[in-house]
Amino acid sequence: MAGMTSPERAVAGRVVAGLAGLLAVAAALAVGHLVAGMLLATSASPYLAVGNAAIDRTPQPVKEFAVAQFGTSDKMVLLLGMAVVLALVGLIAGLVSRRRVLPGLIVIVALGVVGGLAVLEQAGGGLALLAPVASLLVGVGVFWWLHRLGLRRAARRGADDASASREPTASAEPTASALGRRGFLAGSTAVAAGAALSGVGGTLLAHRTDVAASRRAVGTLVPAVPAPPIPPGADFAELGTPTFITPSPEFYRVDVNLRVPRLLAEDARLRITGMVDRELEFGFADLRDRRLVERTITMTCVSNYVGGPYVSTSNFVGVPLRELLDEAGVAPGATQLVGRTADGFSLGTPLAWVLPPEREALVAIGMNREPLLPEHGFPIRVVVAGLYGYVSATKWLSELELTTFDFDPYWEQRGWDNDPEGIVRIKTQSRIDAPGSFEQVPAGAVTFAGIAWAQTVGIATVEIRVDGGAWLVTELSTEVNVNTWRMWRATMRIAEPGAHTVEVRATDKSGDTQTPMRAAPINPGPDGATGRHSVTFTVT
Ligand SMILES: Nc1nc2c(c(=O)[nH]1)N[C@H]1C(S)=C(S)[C@@H](COP(=O)(O)O)O[C@H]1N2
Ligand SMILES: [Mo]
Repeated sequence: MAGMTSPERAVAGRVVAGLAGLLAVAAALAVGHLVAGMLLATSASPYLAVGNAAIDRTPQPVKEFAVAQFGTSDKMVLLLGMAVVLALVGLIAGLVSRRRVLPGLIVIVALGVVGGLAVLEQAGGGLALLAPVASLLVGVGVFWWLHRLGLRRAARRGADDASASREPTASAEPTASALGRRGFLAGSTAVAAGAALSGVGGTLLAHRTDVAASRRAVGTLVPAVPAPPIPPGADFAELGTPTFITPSPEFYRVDVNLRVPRLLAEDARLRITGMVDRELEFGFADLRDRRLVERTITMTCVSNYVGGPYVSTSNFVGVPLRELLDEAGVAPGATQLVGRTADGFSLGTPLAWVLPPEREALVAIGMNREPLLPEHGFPIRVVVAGLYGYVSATKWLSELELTTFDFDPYWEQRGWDNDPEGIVRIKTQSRIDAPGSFEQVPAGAVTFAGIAWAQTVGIATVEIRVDGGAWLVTELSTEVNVNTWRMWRATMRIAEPGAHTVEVRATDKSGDTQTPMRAAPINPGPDGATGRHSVTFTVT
């Protein structure tokens, strides 16, 4: 039969070939996600594991950039970017396989191996490997199948064309090409639907642990030692500063987790290990049944740029860290306290910082008398007044290990210095909240307001100046304690219309005034940003 194209000789159309690759990749990822959901191990989902592996390898300046550009949506942006790249790889796998199945299969298998390696790294092997294995099998199987359907379709079309050119009147097999087309169409539709169901199913299954119910069961946390009530006049919220206590859902969030760990209070364990006289282990109930204290603390992220938003205040409820360390008995020679999570994150705190009696450090189980929000570490986290979060505030805490600075936690493994000398107290800083950038204000009395912080030392004065003029001492809000921010306000007469620039500087109670020298938060080590915040506004 001259002109008849056999399936082996056929060339699939570009659209069909590309679609086969794309759908195979989608089905593979979706089934991996489904199996991970069944196992309740999001880190086993090849898609998320690759994302997390990427985060772990992103150089710090790029992470800083991502946080600055996209804020808390940085994770969504990463996941979408990955989806685009994976779709392209799928298309390529299809397009290199328009004739033979092998080239595309090699691409699919390579992708599967990358996913498997990421899961091995992120979830540590074991049962979790079922997810990438299922993913790989489905990817290969679907690609093979759609590839065959695509070739058959092409072969039928070839046969039709051949017979059509010989017999323009009628075809002996009028339904052959329709069948071939329908075969691929039906097959690809089924795969797309299956992938969508698996993806959604995996997410639903992963969420079947009811964190909300666990938090409800914990209920209100009433401390035996409440924090003093926040006095009136502790903030100037009516002028544009934050409220003194940050509503928990508005508390800034910074972490390396693509998905918030969904832990339950009833399953939580906190172990105290390493260089101690006796290792200890607590359940959530053991902690909550202790004498709970409440401390008002302002937390700050080292990545906060001058004028930035990564600073918030809460009434944290928990057990004093020192109390637990004393019970365990810190062995001589221990210098570093490493906080760990069940999924492998770690950070290190200098013991020399947390041990002195005047230091406030909590193993916290609540904020504002409610259980921690999941994104802020439910069920158990650490909060240390005066230290940046990355060296103190482990969320989703499962272990506190006493060790030395020979051990490098997460960030230090990625090049940050954890020399105990290098770890700095949160830098004294101030911010202008009103007027806003490029805000228009009427000429006359202009009101300025903002915040300042110098945790563990306290704010002594905040000054502002307009257009480089004389510094003006502002009025401070009522001090709550030295571990929290303090608001400032001032009024100045400005008659001249046009653009004006206001600058702010704080002096802490140790007598140090903020340096005007501008430094980025990570420079190249994580030292915290320096320099004065300034805002340009317009008088009309
Ligand atoms: N498990 C875990 N804990 C973590 C982090 C993290 O990535 N993982 N990030 C730290 C950093 S850099 C900061 S600034 C604080 C932020 O805590 P928050 O999100 O509750 O504001 O958490 C710290 N604790
Ligand atoms: Mo941070």
